[in-house]
Amino acid sequence: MIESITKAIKKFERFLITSHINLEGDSLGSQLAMADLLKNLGKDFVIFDSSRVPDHYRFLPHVELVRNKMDIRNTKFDAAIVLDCPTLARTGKVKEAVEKAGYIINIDHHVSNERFGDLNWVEKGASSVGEMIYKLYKKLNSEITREIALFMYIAILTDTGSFNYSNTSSATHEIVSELLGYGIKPYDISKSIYENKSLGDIKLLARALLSLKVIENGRIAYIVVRKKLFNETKARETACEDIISFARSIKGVDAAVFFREDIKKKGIFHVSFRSSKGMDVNKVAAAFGGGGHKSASGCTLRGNFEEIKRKVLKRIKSEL
Ligand SMILES: [Mn+2]
Repeated sequence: MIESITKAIKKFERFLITSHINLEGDSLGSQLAMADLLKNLGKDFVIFDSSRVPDHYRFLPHVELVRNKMDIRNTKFDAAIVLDCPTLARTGKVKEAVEKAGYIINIDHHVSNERFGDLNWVEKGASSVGEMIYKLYKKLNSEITREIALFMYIAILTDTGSFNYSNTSSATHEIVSELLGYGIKPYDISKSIYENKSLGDIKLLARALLSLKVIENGRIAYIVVRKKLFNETKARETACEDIISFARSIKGVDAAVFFREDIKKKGIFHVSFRSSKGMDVNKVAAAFGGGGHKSASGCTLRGNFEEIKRKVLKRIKSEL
C-alpha cells in the first residue's frame, strides 16, 4: 500500500492537505510533517483545515501555514491528502474542496475508516498517523530535520496518551528514540502542550468533575459539561480535551463517557467514549453515526440532552 502512496505523491504536483475538525496533536503534527515531505520533494501544497490551531499548539513552527479559509473556485489541486480522518464528513467545511480536488489520498489509523479515498492507506495497528508519515519519509528516503522530528513526535506523543495507551508498542518507542536523536526536548514539548492551561480551564475541570457519576455497579462513569459552564468559568473549548480520562481512571470502570454541549450550535452534543478491559467503544459510537478506535471513540448528536444521555447510556450498558 505504501508504494502506491509514494507513487501518487511523486506523480502529482499540487496537493491539498487536510485533517479532521477540532485539530489535535496527531492531525496537526501529521499535516505539518506531510507538508515538509512534499516540500522536500519540490511539490506545491496548501494546508486547509476546518478548525483553528488550538492555542497550546501555536508554539509549533509553520502553524501559520494552516489556513481556515480558501476560495475554492479559484484554486486547483491534483490531489487531496486527508490525514487522521475516519470519514470525509469529519473534514468539516473542507469536504467540498477535497471532493473538488478530484483525487483523494486517505491516510489513517482509525478502525472506523470508511475508505472514502481513491487510495486508502489505513493501518489500524499504527499508534498515530504521525507514525505512518515517518514510514513515508523512510520509504522515500527523505531527510528528517529537527523540526520534522518534532511534528512526528507530537503526533505520536498525543495519540498514545504520552505512551500510556494500548497502541504504544516497541516500534513506537524505536521510532521515538530515533526522533529524539534530532535534538527535540520532551520536557519543553510536554510543558507547551499539557501545562499551558488558563485558570478558567482548571475551574471548568473542577466543575466538570463535580458532575461525575458512576452507574452499573461502578462499571460505567460519565461526566457532563453544559454550555453555561464555559461562560461561568471563562474556559476555552480545548479545556475539555482529556477530562474523560479521569472517569476512565477510576478502579473498576469498564467504560467512560463524556458529554459536551457545543458552544456555538444549539442542541448539539459531542459524546466521547473510552474503554478499558477490551470493550469495543468504536461499535458504540458507530451506532450513533460516529466512530474512532476500539478503546477511544466519539460521536455527535442533536436533540434534547436528557434524551441523548438516556439513549447513549442504554447503548453502552448493553456492551457490558
Ligand atoms: Mn490519530
